[in-house]
Amino acid sequence: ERIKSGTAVPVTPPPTCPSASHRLWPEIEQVVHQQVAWARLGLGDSGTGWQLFAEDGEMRMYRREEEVDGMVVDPLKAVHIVKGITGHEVCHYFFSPQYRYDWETTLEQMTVLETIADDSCLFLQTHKRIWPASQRDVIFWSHIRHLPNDQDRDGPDIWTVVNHSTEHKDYPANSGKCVRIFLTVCMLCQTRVIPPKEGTPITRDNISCKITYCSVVNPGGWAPASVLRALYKREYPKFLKRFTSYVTNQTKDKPIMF
Ligand code: 6CM
Repeated sequence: ERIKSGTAVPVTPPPTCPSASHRLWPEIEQVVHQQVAWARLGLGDSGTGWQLFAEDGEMRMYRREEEVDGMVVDPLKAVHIVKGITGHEVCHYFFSPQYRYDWETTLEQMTVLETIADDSCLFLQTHKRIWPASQRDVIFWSHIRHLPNDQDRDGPDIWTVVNHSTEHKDYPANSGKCVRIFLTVCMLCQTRVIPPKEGTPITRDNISCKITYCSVVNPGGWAPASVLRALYKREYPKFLKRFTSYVTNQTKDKPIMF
């Protein structure tokens, strides 16, 4: 029915995102913007300052050696190209709690403290103890987002998941056997489609996903630098290879989720 001129209509616009009224929302917005911009920068044209520490097929991992108060907080940037999967699929499996035990090998226990909205959750995780350091735990919000490409017609859409440490009054840091770690992680994905022959449908042979994974982890308490760097050198490549193979396996017989 047409609205007669002069009739009062509600002027409050619908929320732009289901999480928008949550107390963490301003921080989620700000950190997601910052992390997406940082991940999209790649390594810069010259890759200056980034040290390649692992390489396997299309996967390359770089770090910068940085310490804060004597603790290793080396920023990490990894790039990988995986055929046959989409960015939406990668982000779906990285974000969703129900798959986490399948691929996260350092995990001891995961609890969803709060479902903020379909696209945002609050997690408490304890990770396996690594000798000789104390066991670690972490509380972080996790947010999945689709960034449609409305500027460049030929450029790919972006899917991203950002994880960022936060606090929770019921779980104060360093109150039990665990030392609290602090992290910021961004998984950013761009899907490329090689157009199939005219009239034929797009199959998994026509798609590939460029993944940029960035992370900064503060171990939160004493951990010997050499042990930590050796751990990262071993665990990050293992994680990215295992996780992407997991996504490939999970999706191979399913319809493509663009
Ligand atoms: O990003 C990854 N995983 C996400 C989902 O679990 C999330 C959580 C990351 C927690 C990473 C903790 C790594 C363990 C660090 C232990 C440090 C202290 C030990 C001291 C030893 C001397 O973002 C994948 C993370 C892959 C990490 C290898």
